[in-house]
Amino acid sequence: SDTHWSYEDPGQWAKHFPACAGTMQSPININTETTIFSPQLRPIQLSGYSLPAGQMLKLENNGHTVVLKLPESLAIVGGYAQQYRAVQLHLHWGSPSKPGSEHTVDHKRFAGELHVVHYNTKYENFTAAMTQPDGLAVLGVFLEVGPRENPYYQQILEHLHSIQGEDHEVFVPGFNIAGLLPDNLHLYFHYNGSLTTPPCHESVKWTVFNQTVTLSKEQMSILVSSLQTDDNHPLMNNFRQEQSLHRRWVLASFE
Ligand code: SG7
Ligand code: ZN
Repeated sequence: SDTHWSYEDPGQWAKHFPACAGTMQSPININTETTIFSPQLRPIQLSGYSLPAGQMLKLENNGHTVVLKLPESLAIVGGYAQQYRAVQLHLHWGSPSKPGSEHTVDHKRFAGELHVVHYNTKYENFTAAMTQPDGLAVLGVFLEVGPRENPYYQQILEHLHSIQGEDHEVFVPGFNIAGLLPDNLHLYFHYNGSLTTPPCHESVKWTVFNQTVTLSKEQMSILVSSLQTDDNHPLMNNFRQEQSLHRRWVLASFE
């Protein structure tokens, strides 16, 4: 159908979603040799990210990823020129044998990538913001395998078995969402890009953190092996290939 798209044929995306063929697309490879140090990039500051367990959040398998809906009380209050309210977070991953981050650093692909999606408060809502050049801010975090279980990611991973099929959803208790992000929110890359899926609107001011977050080997395999797409195929390799930079530069908050 018109609005159906898959990671199997990214070459077809632009047929129905012309923005996918644009010149400010995401993700990109971040070449650390050519980033521009910008001392005016201040630390990312979050507000309201610690949620009480009594506040239930919707976790959904949308056939392309797992999405955790976030209350609009969460916001980015520092680092960006404007204020951005949270909408949702989701993950990208590979397969049991291959990494699946969307962004790469010097062509290194990480095991997975977390995206926390926000919209600019100067717009009425997410849908209105989604088509504006300064409409969205997405925070990107690289996931790697480490020696310990990550208790914050576990708050999501322990529910994946109950949303195996497309459009399945479950309500999960609130937790400290900031725990999903690196400790250090000072060190990051910044560039102007797009949604990494159709409709590929070029409306995202990207922040990709330099510090990674680790999950245990067992947790990573739960992420990679729990979900299915619409046709009951394993939901794996939900990342888009590197897009050309064209006339863009990537800024870095650090030297
Ligand atoms: C994932 O990535 C989902 C989409 C999201 C898309 O497929 O999180 O969101 C929902 C609610 O399905 O698309 C419009 C939108 O937010 C692209 O987001 S991303 O650029 O951060 N990867
Ligand atoms: Zn994403």
